[in-house]
Amino acid sequence: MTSVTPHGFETRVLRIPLVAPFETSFGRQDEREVILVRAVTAGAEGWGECVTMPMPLYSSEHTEGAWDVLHRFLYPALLGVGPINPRHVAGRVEHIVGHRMTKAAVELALLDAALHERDESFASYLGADRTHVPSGVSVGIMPSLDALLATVQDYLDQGYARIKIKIRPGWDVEPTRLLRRTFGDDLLLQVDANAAYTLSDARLLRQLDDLGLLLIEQPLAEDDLVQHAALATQLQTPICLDESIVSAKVAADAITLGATQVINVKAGRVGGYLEAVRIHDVARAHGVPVWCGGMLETGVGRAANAALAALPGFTLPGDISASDRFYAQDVTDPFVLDEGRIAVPTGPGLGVEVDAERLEAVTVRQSWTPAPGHEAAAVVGL
Ligand code: NPQ
Ligand code: MG
Repeated sequence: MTSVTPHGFETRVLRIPLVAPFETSFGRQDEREVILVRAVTAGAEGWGECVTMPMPLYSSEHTEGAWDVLHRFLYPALLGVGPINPRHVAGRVEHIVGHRMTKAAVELALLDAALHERDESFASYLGADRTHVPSGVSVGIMPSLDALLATVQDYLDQGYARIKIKIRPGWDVEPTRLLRRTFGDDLLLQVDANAAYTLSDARLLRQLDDLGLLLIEQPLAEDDLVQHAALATQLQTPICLDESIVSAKVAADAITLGATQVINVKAGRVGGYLEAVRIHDVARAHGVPVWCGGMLETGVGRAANAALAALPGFTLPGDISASDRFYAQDVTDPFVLDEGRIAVPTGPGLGVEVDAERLEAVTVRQSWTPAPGHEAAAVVGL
C-alpha cells in the first residue's frame, strides 16, 4: 500500500434527519449524529466515517468521546511524523485502548487518500470478487403489528433480499411468527436483540426455533461469550454475534467456544476495515459465514461497506440498504436498489464524492487540525 503524508485532518459532526424514527432495544433515534473525517495528504484527500452514536448505548463509544480522542490522541499520533502507510495506522494508535470506531474513521480516511493516489478502488484493494451485493434491511421495533406488516411489505415491494427485525422482551416471538405466517417460508428472515436478553430467557428464545430464522443476532450482553456458548446448545437457530465481536482475536475465541455460528462484521466496531477483513479471513477458515452489518452510515461508510461485503466469505445478505432507507438527503449521491442489490463502487478510493453543499447543510460542528509546518495551509485545507 502507498504511504501518504497527511497535511491535516478536517473533522465534522453531522446531524442528518432520518426518514422515520428507528427504534431498537436500546432506544429510539430520530436523526443520525455522525462524524466524518477528511484527511488531506500531499497528493490527495480521503474520507472516513466514525459510526459512534451520541450516547454510549450500542457500545461504550459516543460522539463527544470520539471528537476528543481524535483531536487529543489520534491526530497527534499521525501528524508531523512523516509518510504513513495506512496499514500501519492501527499499530501507531495501538497504545490508545479501545475507541475502535474512532480509530476506524481515521484509518479509512487515510486508506481512501492512498487509494486515490494509486488510482485503485477500495473494493479491489480489499479483495472483492463481486460487482453487486444483496441488500438486506433492518426494521426497527414498530408501534403495532399492523405497522410492522405494512413496513415489511413495503420493503419487499422495493426488492430487499432479506428482512431483519429488531426484538426485545415483549416484542419478539409474536411479531416474528406473524411475519413468517404472512410472508411464507421463502422469506429470508432474522432477528436482532441488541443484547436485550439473559441466559434465563433461553426457554422463551427457543420458541423462535420453529420459525426458520437465518439467525438470532446478539441475544445476550457484549461480554457474555461463555453464556452465548451455553445458549447455543439450547437453540437450533444459529447465533450471530455483533456487539461481542470487537476484534479478530475475539472472533477466533467466540468461534472456538461455540458462542457464534455466524458473524456480523462491522468495521467501526472492530477498529477498521483491515481488521474486518481479518475477521472475514478467520471466519472463512473455520467455515463460519459472515455478513456486513450497518450503523446508519452516510454514503461514505455505505460505500466502504459495499466494498467489504463483496469479499467471498460474505455469503449472507448484509444490512446495506439503499440510502433512502434512512435518509431523504445524503452527503453523497444515494445508493439505490438494483434488483435487490447494491452496486459496489468502482471509482478510485471509496468511489463516492461528498457534495460540499449538502455536507455544509448538515454540519453542526467542524475543525481543521493541521500537521506541524502546515498551519498556513489551513485555509486551503478547508
Ligand atoms: C445493529 N444497526 O445491527 C445496528 C445497531 C444500531 C442497522 O440494525 C443510530 C445509529 C441508531 C446507529 C440503532 C442496524 C442505531 C445505530 C441501531 C446502530 O445492531
Ligand atoms: Mg446488531
